[in-house]
Amino acid sequence: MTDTGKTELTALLAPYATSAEALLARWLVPEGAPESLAVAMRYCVLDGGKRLRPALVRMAFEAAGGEASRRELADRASVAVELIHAYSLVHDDLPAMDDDVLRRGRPTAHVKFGEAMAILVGDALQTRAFGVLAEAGGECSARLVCELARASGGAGMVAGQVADMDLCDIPAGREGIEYIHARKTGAIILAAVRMGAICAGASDVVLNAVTAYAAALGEAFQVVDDLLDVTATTESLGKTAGKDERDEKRSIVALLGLEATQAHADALTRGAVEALAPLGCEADTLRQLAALLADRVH
Ligand code: GRG
Repeated sequence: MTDTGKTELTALLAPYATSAEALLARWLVPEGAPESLAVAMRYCVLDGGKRLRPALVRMAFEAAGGEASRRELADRASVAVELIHAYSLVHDDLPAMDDDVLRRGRPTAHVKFGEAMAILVGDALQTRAFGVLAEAGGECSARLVCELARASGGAGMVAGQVADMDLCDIPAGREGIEYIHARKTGAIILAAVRMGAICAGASDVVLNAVTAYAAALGEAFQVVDDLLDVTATTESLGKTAGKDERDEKRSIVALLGLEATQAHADALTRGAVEALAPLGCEADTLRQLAALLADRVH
């Protein structure tokens, strides 16, 4: 990615990230939590990450014409998806899983606070995510809870992690890799976009269009992540580079090679943008985001 591209992605995400940071700080720690847990939760969530998923919630909300009166629901959805994402990173870094020491340029949770606290932080983040959604009350809130449960649970992100850790049988080759990508990475990205549109009260046409966009975007995001694992440095990623090959992980780059993987990422990105054809210029930020993510460096 060019320096200009990096600046453009940062600039596009910046207002969404600033808003997400404030909302996370407000809703992160449940009243009555022990201070030691609160400190560890703040360490794992605040002041880090691109905040891509909260941005997707908000961009989809805006693309679907969300009105100010429904904004708080979208804010809660933004926080909930980021809390699920943060919990998944904390648990993924544990010794029993990916066993990593670096995340967002800092020591991972279990390195900093010990393994027991890292597990408990993940538990607290996950339950808080559903609490933040459920506390809104009403029919839409219940629908959002269902969306997030489906995406993050045993047929979504957790299934992807089970497959990635070779704890179940999946097809060999590309089909297996795409099974993992769609669940481990894609499911939460899909949920973020759908939840944003649902908060806005989107029509079926709009919901179907943003769903197709998110499915292609999620796959493109993980394909680029696999590329970066090979081409980027630990410093620029803020996490350990070169892990896929070292840990003998299934990787689309190992299967297709660098050039074909890049072409695949580009085709997915074009597909994501094309899926938004039924939407007008209010979806331009989603279009722009797809292009910039394909060209990212971290
Ligand atoms: C522990 C149930 C469970 C699941 C873990 C998230 C995850 C599943 C594993 C982490 C490793 C990995 C490569 C996940 C794919 C998703 C991904 C690319 C995460 C990183 O997302 P970014 O780049 O991270 O948005 P930031 O730090 O910017 O938020």
